Amino acid sequence: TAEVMSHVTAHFGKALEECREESGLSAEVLEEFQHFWREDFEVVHRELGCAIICMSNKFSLLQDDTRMHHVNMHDYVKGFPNGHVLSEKLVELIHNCEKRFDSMTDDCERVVKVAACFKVDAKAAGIAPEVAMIEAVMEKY
Ligand code: BOM
Repeated sequence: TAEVMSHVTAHFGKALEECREESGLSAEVLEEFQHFWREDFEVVHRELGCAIICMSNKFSLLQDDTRMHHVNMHDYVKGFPNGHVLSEKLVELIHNCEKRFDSMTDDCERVVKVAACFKVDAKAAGIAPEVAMIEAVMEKY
């Protein structure tokens, strides 16, 4: 659900500042991670892909091939309030997007494509959070 996704985003987003330097993602492109879900934010920058890889690695959410670690992602999402209602769907949506861009060899470019696909599909599935929902839970993490 969108409520659970707001918790996941708030927590995951805390890793952004640790990853800014190595990813090269400027504050002009993305100031705060929760803006990822804004209607007018375009998920297109290669540096955002690099940042998502770096952030995911902080929580061991990726395998050695830079694809999602299914078990760890499932457990990560399950750890949030009502996480069990989102975990399976989130893993399914991300994996479906990974399959569509599997032939891309640049990891950062591929992950930003997967993230953009995930944003579209999460909205369609009704599990994309409003930025205000994320801001409401930011202080918990
Ligand atoms: O193939 C690499 C898969 C990378 C997984 C991350 C994709 C989605 C990241 C962008 C949105 C994040 C919002 C909430 C946290 C989900 C972990």
